[in-house]
Amino acid sequence: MTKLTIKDVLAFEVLDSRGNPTVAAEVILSDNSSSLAYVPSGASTGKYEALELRDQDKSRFQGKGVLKAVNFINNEIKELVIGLDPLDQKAIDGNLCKADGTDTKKAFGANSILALSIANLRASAACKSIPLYKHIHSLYKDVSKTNRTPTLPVPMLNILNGGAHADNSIDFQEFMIQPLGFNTFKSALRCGVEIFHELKNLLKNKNFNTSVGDEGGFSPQLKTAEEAIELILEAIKTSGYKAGKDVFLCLDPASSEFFQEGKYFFEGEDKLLDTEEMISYLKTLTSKYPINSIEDGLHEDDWEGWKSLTKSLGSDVQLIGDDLFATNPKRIRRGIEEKVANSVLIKMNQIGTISETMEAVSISQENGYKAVISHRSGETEDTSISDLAIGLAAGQIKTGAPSRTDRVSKYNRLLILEQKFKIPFIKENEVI
Ligand code: 2PG
Ligand code: MG
Repeated sequence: MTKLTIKDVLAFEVLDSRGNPTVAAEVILSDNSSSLAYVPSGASTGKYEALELRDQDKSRFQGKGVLKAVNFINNEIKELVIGLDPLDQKAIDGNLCKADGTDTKKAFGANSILALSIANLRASAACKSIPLYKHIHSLYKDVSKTNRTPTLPVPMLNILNGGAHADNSIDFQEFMIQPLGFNTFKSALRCGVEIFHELKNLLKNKNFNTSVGDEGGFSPQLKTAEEAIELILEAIKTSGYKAGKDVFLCLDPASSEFFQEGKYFFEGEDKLLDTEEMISYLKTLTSKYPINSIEDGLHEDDWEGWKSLTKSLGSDVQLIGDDLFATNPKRIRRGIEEKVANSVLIKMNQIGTISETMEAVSISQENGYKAVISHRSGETEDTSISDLAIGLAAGQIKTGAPSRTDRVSKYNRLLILEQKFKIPFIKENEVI
């Protein structure tokens, strides 16, 4: 039998859901199987994320072009990977990181490296004629000691957008619902979708606008986070579901975004809180409302604050580090050692390769931290994160509202995989 190798690599400058340029890459194997992957892009990017290489040429796309990243794939990266065994994902990712030679992937850019990494992963699944989630699972078995079998994740639907994702004055970035009281993914998603539609009716009846933000959730001009929460609770009730039983609320304040000179500045609400006050505010919210998860409740460098937040809320509430951990194995290890947070948000482009992403998830899961697979606010038609959530048995996925194809495509992929391959849904007691 002839040896399977990477035969060709192509890269393209395409667009993401915000109309900004992003990178797509195609990997073609010697057996002619091939696959395309698209890279997403964040708006509220953390300081510790791998570098997203943009051209900074103001004459194109306000400086956001990605031709440099595309050229790296079409030249240096292509040279590096042609002839390699595509099934050895670890070696391919390792070669790319080594050739880049920087901690933050600032030589080639994480957007070029990740495009190649996912395209190769997808091409490998194609050449094995298996769905992507199965291929991911087979690789993960060699990385993780947890021995999990593939499961469908519970969705976290961001139905009300604020912060950097919307043109309103709500300080918190994401108000999500998590339908936990269901036995299948499709019934959990249906619950989320019905509440989303009820929320639209409610906003209309109260004369708020029903335009949507970057992640497909509504972005009405509300004054406070509590006002947003109350509206969502009303929508849950009119949909016939029970908050705190069928469905819970999850928040992503993305608080690094409004941290100024050591304090949390709520511009929309006109208030300024220090770390202690912020912790007690989050505590008040969780005691008043059925909130079971808070992401980036504190700033990405506020390790001491995070420690006391975890001490006071960590046994009752899922505390997710997004900007805090940046999907970075080193930062996650530090979090585990210092008892900071209890969950990790997983975004492949924060770290830049699928192999490092798997390492981040395995460290989290092996230490009892939940790993929540996540989209970025700038997305594409790429649905790899759906397969990732299943293959790593992560248990949770956050991928926006059930509106806009860049979000819905992920949910549709999950719906189809659930029904086609009869994959079990994560059990409620394993979620948080
Ligand atoms: C977040 C993400 C995704 P962004 O903060 O969790 O929701 O937003 O991609 O803009 O960083
Ligand atoms: Mg976040």
